[in-house]
Amino acid sequence: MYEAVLENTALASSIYVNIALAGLTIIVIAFMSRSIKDSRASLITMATLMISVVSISSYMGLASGLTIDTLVMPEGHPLAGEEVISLWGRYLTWAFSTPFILLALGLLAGSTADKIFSAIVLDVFMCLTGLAAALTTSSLAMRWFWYALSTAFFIGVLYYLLVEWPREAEKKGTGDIFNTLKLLTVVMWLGYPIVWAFGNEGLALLEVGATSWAYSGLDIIAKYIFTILLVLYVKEEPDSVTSAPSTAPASA
Ligand code: RET
Repeated sequence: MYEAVLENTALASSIYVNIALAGLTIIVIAFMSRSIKDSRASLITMATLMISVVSISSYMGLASGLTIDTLVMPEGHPLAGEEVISLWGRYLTWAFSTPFILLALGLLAGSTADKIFSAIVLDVFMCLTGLAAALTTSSLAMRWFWYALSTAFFIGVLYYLLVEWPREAEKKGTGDIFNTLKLLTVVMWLGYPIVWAFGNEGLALLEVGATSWAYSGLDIIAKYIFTILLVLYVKEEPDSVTSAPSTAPASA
């Protein structure tokens, strides 16, 4: 599979560019965040750093061929009976990277542990059912049922992003930055199911290189641009993101 990637320039570049950008983002964040003292501000920064840590590992899995396979598509699929290259490692590793995006956003909004937990569980199942959709070869209907289930979980995630957290962010005083990142996240995340549907694993209107570049392009904005914007805000350690001041009673 390693050779199959290198032979396809579009596919190879969509992977290697992301390895470089994830590495660069890790270095930039480590540099930008070196003066952060507050532990809550630091936690948000670490969560964003982890997004790129997962990403570089994910793209290494694809580059080395470890998380890529050829699958024979079931009857009814536009490429039925043909071997289709599946970069299934993407869907698997989203289950590790996207929770950090939601953790950072939930903390930024000042949300509660129960809500952040629920959003992350829904998100992990969105990714795992998306992986199941990609790997199912027994029946075309089953592939799309998995897709529908994944979309249902996605709607749950959107509820937190669009309804619960903006309200909380407003109260917390992070409304402006939260709304910018929310918009970026919601618009980019909506792109992923669209790419899946039109890509080589869905309706096959895009070939494998174009599908991979579409995901890689979304990743660049949803992960690296997102991260830099968030860290630029958090590194100034505004009161809205730092730990609550200690309320220890004065000694009697
Ligand atoms: C799939 C296909 C099934 C239906 C839905 C999907 C949604 C995927 C999303 C992925 C976001 C990924 C990110 C990765 C960054 O590392 C699995 C494509 C709804 C929203 C942001």
